[in-house]
Amino acid sequence: WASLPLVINTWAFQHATSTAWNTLRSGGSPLDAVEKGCGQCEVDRCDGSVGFGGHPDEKGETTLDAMIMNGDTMEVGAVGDLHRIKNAIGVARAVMERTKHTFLVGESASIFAENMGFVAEDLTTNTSLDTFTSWLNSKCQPNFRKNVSPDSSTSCGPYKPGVVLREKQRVQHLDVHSHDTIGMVVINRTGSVAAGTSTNGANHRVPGRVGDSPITGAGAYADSTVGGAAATGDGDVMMRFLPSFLAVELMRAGMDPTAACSTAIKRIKQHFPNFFGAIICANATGSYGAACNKVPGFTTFPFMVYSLQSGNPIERTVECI
Ligand code: SD4
Repeated sequence: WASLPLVINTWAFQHATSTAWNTLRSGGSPLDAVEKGCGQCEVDRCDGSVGFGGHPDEKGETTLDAMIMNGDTMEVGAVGDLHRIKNAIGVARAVMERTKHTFLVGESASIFAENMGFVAEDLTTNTSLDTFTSWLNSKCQPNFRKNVSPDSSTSCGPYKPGVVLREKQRVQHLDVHSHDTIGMVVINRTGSVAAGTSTNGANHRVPGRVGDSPITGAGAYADSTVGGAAATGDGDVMMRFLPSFLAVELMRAGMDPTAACSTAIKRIKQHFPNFFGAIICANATGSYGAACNKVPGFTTFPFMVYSLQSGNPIERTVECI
């Protein structure tokens, strides 16, 4: 299983894998490969979970989260709650390379992107509009009409001052079938590691919500002296445990990638047994692994691998624990 170079990404997003691989082959760096690979998913709108036109917030707008990390220099660029710009990971890279900062969010991030030459466009599509209106009609609206306090499982504004949700109600369980962020780790022939993510986040989130994907160590982490990791799933829960950072640190301590991934998942599971999530891990010598938390409807997790050994993109699956 150990072979370099290596591209590994969450879910069966094969086009993204091939794009990253081809970027490396044509002389690109791991950082280029991660940017182009995740960027491919933004164009393809992988599973509707990446890029424009998916997962509208409570106001019906699609916003994007992305990050990219250079494991040689430990530099990171990230954007959260990005409006109007389709190429979120491109903007993340611009934050890393053209500013002294790491993480820009919201309207100001969008203005930064526009100033950097990224095209401002409407991220709404007929699909995201339909998703939004049917949610509004079926879930949100009846609550308003009956004037029920936010007591049901739907989170649906307006949020009232003084109304504190019970602990159980504060757990947002993402739909396991419609939620597939791309997270990618790329390692070149000489062991340089880069990692990144791109997503349109959770369906019907409160506007302003930023998930785990753009957070360093949560969505992804890379350190060329060790390896890299990237996570996908219930971001509101997962970001509290920095699973990607944890997995890399476990590999640093000598754990193999599969065990590191499983340990990172188990850590979250101890506190949130029903969380939906998965992680991919690779060490700088090209060994890799993955793990996921078993919940109804999610018992196996597919991920993509492309190495010299495989010769083409291969879909692998891991049994959830
Ligand atoms: C989020 N973690 O915004 C992302 C979504 C995701 O598979 O990964 N879905 O919570």
